[in-house]
Amino acid sequence: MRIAAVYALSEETKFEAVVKGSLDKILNLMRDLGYDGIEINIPNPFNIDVNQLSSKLNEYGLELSAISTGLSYLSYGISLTHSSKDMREKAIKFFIKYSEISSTLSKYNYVVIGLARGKCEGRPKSEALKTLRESLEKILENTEDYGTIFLIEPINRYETDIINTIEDSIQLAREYRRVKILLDTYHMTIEDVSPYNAILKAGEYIGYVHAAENNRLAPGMGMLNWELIICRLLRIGYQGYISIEAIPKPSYEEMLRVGIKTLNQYLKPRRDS
Ligand SMILES: [Mn+2]
Repeated sequence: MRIAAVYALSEETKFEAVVKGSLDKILNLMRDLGYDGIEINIPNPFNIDVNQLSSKLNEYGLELSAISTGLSYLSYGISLTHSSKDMREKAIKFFIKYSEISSTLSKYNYVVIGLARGKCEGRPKSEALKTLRESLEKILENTEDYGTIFLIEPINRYETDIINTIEDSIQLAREYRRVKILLDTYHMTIEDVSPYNAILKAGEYIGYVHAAENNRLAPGMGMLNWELIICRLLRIGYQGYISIEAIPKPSYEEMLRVGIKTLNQYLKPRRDS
């Protein structure tokens, strides 16, 4: 397994569980701390300099582990289940563009569907899910050449009312070849009976992991048992990224330092052998 952390490209983000600040400074620190990759949350895929980003990643020797997209929802209201058809079409265009960027910048080629999946907005859940599937199918049809894997992330009930539990997400991953599950340990502590057992349940469908404590601080600053989490991931044969998506307290430097130290405590003996 490899370790990354989530970085928000926008300075004025409303999302708190993310590292902000100068990209050079962050890449430099992450490289020094031993991170393998960085996950970048891009608010607007039409608004970034792909070449510049690519040369920065090369300069610091960090991989792009995934592109996350939640800031498109928070900044532009991008939602794949939006009740307005125009807005849904806009959201689909965003995701096709994310996929294009991901296929050029990342050998893993993962794009996260987090908050941008949207909400029920008063509709029955089945209807909203049907709309989500329709949007997803359009995205998949139009990104066949890019080959991107879309990561559907179960998110806790306080942030959305569609796809909260691991079980909700398994159905989609079963159905679509290029859809996998993103397990987020923080959301799991709220939604799943046991976050540890949920890992076994999601098993082969897991494509990516977000790591944060029950309080959304860095691994090591809360109540989760990271040894058990890593044991469970190893047991199902997971070999992908664990990406730290935590509130940068007491500072982002400390969050990044404690987070990787905690994970390495259980990963490193295995990585070195
Ligand atoms: Mn997450």
